[in-house]
Parts: sequence; C-alpha cells; structure tokens
Amino acid sequence: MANRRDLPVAFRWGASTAAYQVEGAVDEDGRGPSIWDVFTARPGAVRDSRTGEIACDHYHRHTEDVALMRDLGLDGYRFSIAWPRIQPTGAGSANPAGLGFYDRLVDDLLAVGISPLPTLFHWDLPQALEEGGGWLARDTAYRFAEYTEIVADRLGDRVPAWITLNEPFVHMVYGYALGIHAPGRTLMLDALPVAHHQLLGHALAAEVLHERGHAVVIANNLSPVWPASDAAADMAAAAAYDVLHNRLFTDPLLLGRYPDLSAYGVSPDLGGCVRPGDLELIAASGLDGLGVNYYNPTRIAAPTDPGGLPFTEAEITGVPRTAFGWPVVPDGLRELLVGLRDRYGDALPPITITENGCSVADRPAPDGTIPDQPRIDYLAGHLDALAAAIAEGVDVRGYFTWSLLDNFEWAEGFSQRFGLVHVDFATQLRTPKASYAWYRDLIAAHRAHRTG
Ligand code: IFM
Repeated sequence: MANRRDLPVAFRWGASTAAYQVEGAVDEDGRGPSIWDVFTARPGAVRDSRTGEIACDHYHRHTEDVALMRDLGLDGYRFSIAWPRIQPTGAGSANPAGLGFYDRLVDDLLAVGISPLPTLFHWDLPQALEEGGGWLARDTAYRFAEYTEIVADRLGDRVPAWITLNEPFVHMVYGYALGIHAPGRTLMLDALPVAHHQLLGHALAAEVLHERGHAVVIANNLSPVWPASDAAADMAAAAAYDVLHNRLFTDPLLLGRYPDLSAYGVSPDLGGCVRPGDLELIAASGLDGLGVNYYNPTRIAAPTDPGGLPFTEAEITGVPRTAFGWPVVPDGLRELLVGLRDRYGDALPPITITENGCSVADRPAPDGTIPDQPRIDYLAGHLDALAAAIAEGVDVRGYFTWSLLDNFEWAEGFSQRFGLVHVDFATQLRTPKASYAWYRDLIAAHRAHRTG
C-alpha cells in the first residue's frame, strides 16, 4: 500500500493562508473596505464579535512569517491578494502602496527559494462592488479581470502561476445563499448567478493571465458525497447534492456545460444569467491545474422538507472529529481524487491540493511547546491517502496544508486554530507547534530522497 514516503520526486510542498484571515492592517496604505470589514461589524455575525482588523498582523510581520516558511522547507506559499488593497473601490487605477506590499512579499519569498502562489480572490470583495450587486452583478466579472491585469502586470515577472478564485461554491453558499459569511445575503437558490459570474470572472481573468504566458488554476472545495443508504430517495438526494457541491464549478470548466440542476427546479441557463458565448468562454479558459481543497466527505439523505432543497445533510458517525466537529476521513481524499479522474478523464488537468488541514484545540503546554498530535495524525492520514490516489494513477503535483498560521476563521472568529504555527493573538507571538516540526521533517526526508 502506497504511503506518504512514496510521493513522486517532483512533488511540491506548501502551506496556505488568505489575506483577510492573516494580514490585519485593514485601514493602512490606502486599502479600501471589503465586504468582510462591513460584515464583521454586524452584531452577531461573527463569534465573540471578532474581526480581521489585526488578525495575525502578517502585513507588518511577513518577514518573520517568511522566515518560518523557510525553516519549514516549503517549496511554495499560497497566499491571497486583497483586492481592496489594489483597487480600494474595486475599479480604476491601482493603489501603489497596496501593490508594494505584495511586491515585497514575493521578493522575500523568492529570496529564500519559495515559489509564490497567489490567489486573486479569497472572499474579500471591495465593499464598493458589493454595493453594485457584488457577484450577483455581471459587471463584477469584468472588474475582476481588470484587477487581474493590474496585479499580473506588476508581479508577473516573478509569479508564473495564479489561482483565480478560492472556493467559489463556499463563497456563493455561505455568502449569498445562507448569509453565514460576507456579504451576509440569504437568497437561497436565487444566489446561483453568483456561480456564473464568478466563473465568468475566472474565464476573463484566465484570458489576461494566458495572454501573459501564466498558468491558471482555480481552487475548489470538493467533497465525496455519501448517500445515507442505498434507498432510491437517498441516492437521488446524494446525486442532487453532488451536482451542487462538486460539479457546478468543474463541469462548465472541464466539460463546457452546467450540470443538470433540474432537481432544484433551475433551468440550464441558471435562471437566465448565462448569455450566449459565456460557456464557450468558460470552457476555453483552459485550466492548467485544478486546486482541490479537501476537508471531509458529506453524507446526504432524502429531503425532510418537501418544499425545500432536494437533500438533507446526515451525520457521519464512527469517525474522529476535529475541534470544529468535522469528521476525519482521510480515505475520502483518495476517493475524491480517483472520482475526479473517473468523472473527467482526459479533461482533468494536473491537481494540486491547495488546502487540507484541521482545527485542533491546541494550547501551550507548561514547558512552552504546543502539542497537536491530532493535526499530525490528520496530515499523515491524508498524505497517505494522497499517495494512494497517485498510485492509482491520479496526477497530483503538490500539497499545500491549511494553514501556516492560526488565523481568523471567518464566522468562527479566532476560535478554530488551523495553523502549524500557534499565534497568540494578544501578543502576536508565533510558536511553531509539534506539527510544524513533523511537517518540516517530512519535507526534509522527501527532499533528501529527491536530491539523493
Ligand atoms: O479557513 C478556511 C479557508 O479560508 C477556506 N477553506 C476552508 C478553511 C477552513 O475552514
């Protein structure tokens, strides 16, 4: 049985973060407000009324954080660029100070041999664009391409590959359908234009990047879907959920069409927002890589509310859980990757795991160390599953763990710690956890194997 010690020689190691979750400095150097600045000010929106105003103060401490990455031995660092730092109102000319921050970050990374892998949109839309409809408005896709052009022109001499969007499914569902994330809208199925406009934005941005010779990746949150039983109603519900979670963003990109949304009573043109030529543009965006963010499978049963969605989520039992309560199923990663290969065949580009990790209720021990064995077990299990998928023929090129640092976990505030590095949010003291040493040693052993 293949395991993490059998990963291919060219396999790349990384860690991920996102701008609003780590940077802080929300009012500095001309940054405009984002939808998260507005959402976090809403009473009750975020646990303990916390915000990303300071977060990990990465904006001021990135030199220290790059040193932590260097000592970890990373090949790549996935971070996101805050659109409101580049275009404070989401349109118009660039803010030089905002660009300057990412310029320095990229240089610092390259100076220690780490490849920068920026994500252009990780949920922090400029608030001014939200006031024009956010991703419900088609125009936002065009603004996104304009912003991409600005950033690619500035950093493109040193950044060869870009992730356009992070988890467009989660942004649509949590942000626009359920109101759990910014911008806090509760539109349910009327949120579907957000899917199409994000895909259109991705395609227009991909054009900009390809024109400049760059590689284009999208990072999707994907989850193997398990029917609660083999009863026809549970199977049909699972298929309907799979369409929404796993196919809505990958089918148009890889097959040139939306999946069948009839279980939701939605027409193939997503209620009229798909215009002639859009799907061709999206399919032509030519993904050079697919980013997969995997955390856990989803178990689905027949709907309980006849007038509601065509599925209900059922509990996965008999497995360990993270501090967040998410089920820990490492083999779900192998299942997901093999399933993607079987579904998309030759249309599937090489995969990079752009996020995988878990929250642990870790805290400093009396001797100052931070033991987090559940995270080590989680990472080891998932990397073994990844190696098994590669042994089954899936082309996976790298693994970026979520996350480098404990950070602002959206609606959960700072209550969920995902980092390899512990952050004391009162003092900003960084302390590498046991998992940091474990990951460092794993990378070093792989590197010895690849160079020796
Ligand atoms: O923190 C998030 C990240 O921003 C997107 N993917 C999932 C992570 C853990 O919830």
